[in-house]
Amino acid sequence: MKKTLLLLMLLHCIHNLQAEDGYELWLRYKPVENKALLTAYRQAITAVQVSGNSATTVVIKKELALGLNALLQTTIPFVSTPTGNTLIAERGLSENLKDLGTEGFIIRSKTINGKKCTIITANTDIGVLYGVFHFLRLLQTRQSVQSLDIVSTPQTKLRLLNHWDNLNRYVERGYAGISIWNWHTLPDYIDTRYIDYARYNASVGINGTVLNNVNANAEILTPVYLQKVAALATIFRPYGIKVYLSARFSAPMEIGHLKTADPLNDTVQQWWHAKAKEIYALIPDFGGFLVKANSEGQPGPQTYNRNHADGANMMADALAPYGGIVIWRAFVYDAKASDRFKQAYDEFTPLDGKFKTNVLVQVKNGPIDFQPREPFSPLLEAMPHTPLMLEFQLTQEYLGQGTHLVYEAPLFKEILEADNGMVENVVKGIAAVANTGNERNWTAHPFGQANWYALGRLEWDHSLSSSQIADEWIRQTFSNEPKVVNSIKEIMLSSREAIVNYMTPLGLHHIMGNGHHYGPAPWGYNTGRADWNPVYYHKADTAGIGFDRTGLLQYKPSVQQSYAGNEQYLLWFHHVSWLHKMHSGRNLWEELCYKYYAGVDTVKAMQQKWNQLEGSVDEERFRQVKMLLAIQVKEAIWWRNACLLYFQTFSRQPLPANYEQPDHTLEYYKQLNFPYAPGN
Ligand code: GCW
Repeated sequence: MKKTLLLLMLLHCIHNLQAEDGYELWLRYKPVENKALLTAYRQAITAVQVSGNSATTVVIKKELALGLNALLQTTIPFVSTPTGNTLIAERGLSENLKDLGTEGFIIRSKTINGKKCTIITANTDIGVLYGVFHFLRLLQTRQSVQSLDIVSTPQTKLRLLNHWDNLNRYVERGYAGISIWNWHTLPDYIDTRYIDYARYNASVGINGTVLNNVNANAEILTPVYLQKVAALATIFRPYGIKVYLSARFSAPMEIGHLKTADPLNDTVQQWWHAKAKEIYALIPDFGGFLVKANSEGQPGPQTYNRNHADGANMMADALAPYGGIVIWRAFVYDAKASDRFKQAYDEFTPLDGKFKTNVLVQVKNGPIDFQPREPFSPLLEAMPHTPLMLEFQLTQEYLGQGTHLVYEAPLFKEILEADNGMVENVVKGIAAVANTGNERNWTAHPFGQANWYALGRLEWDHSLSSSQIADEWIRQTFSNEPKVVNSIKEIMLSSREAIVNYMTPLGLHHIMGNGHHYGPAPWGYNTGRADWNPVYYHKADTAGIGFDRTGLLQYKPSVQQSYAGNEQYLLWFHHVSWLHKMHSGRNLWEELCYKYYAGVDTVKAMQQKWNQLEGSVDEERFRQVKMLLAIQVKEAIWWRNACLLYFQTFSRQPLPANYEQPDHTLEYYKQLNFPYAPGN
């Protein structure tokens, strides 16, 4: 008797923790384990009525059937008129819909004809879809659905992913395999991944995707490729996702065979008008163009002595008749600039107010380039007459790439909340460089998924905390067990500060290996261009370390002051003596050592916490994360030792004796070489 019982229990455990490959991301819809809660859910949801028959309605029905049946382990019938306790997804109720716009939704518990119902309603089918995903999230995170009164509208209108995917499927700065877009087999072969991609994005409210790399190939605008793009647009449309393309400024020359791409040239203008007409004939709801111009070798209007506004406005005119937009990137810098920090500001602020109304200027979150910590880009507050998009990077080019666990929500929040929320208030849209690839679990590192999730949730609602978002994501992705939720949350919430500390503490920046940006190389000085060399950014010498930007007047005085007094940004703005007294009482050198060691210690603590979860999360993902954390610990130590040994040649002070001493020499670290590091 005892034996049988034991066997049954074992079977039960195995069943719950089946190996998972991570493909389903946060839409796993695992059966509700708690009997009382399951009963409550089953009593609350006995039938579903969905009105309408649009393509989005079909999607809504599919998702509800998939989610509810799996979560509640029973078949919930769809009915044509409300009966019993019914979940209704329908429009046109006399609810207060007027403030919801085209994407907001209401979820409300109501009693209709004596029957308890949950109404999910909106002005559009897409709004209902968002409401349905929200409702399923409540079930997935095991919250009560008895008396709901939720009104939700997105805070940001444009909520985009930017893919840096090339037409040959190589992903620039991609660490999760090759591109998910198989251009060769499109438009005839529709990979189910395309549909799932749309589902996952819609489930967190993402409503647009730029399919190709900003270092763009003009071919994407040829008729053959536009057919392929149209096929993807057709798949994404029912999910409320618009397709955008990165457009190469010189496309009129490359595929149009014109002699110039000068934005003020009539023939060039006509070419873009004709191109827009051709695109909209195929894709009536095409979102628009994203353009990287006159940056890192890309062509642009300056080639013809025109400015960014001339270029952007010319393209915007072509798209305007169809409601399309131009998103013009402000990521510009060149070898001549005295400080890369300043260049975007200097080039763009004189153009404020000069852009057409359907142009948005897209600004990276920081003035340099997606570093572990940057002050917000001063341009974000310096363009009051220009709609702005904010650009983040999900793919972890400078954050440990494919192998480090770094939860980015705290980074996103730090920028959004900067200057008392001024930054979040000025942006009309948020985009992020995608971290997806054809790896089975989409992002290679299982925790890369959390950054994709967090982006969508924060684009919709900036007020969500990093902790709330992590909580939701863990419950849907791993488990609702409090022990598991809490441990993973602790790991996630400590991870961002950890990487700042073991890579670039106290305001250091851009000291990664050249080109691939993998690993530490603070000694790098020979790329032939000052601003591509780490030594340009840290400026260490025997007197001290840091980039003196004290005369920088790009921020308003209050912001300037708050950065000046914040040690987290010390070396961003000041060249400081090694003996400078820090708030902790330590001198700068000691503080630097302290931070680098603290970073490694945090990663070791993350590793320990994870190892304790063995048996509480499925074996497959447990092992993946375990191996990745081991790499992260190793690389954090590498970063710490290499940086401290190098900076020590200037500080000429010892590493505090109570710290674990480096096991290699500086020479050893300097000769490490990674010609095939990925993503470059
Ligand atoms: O961060 C840098 C990357 C480049 C990228 C560029 C950009 C697409 O190293 O790979 O190019 O930024 O944002 O345009």
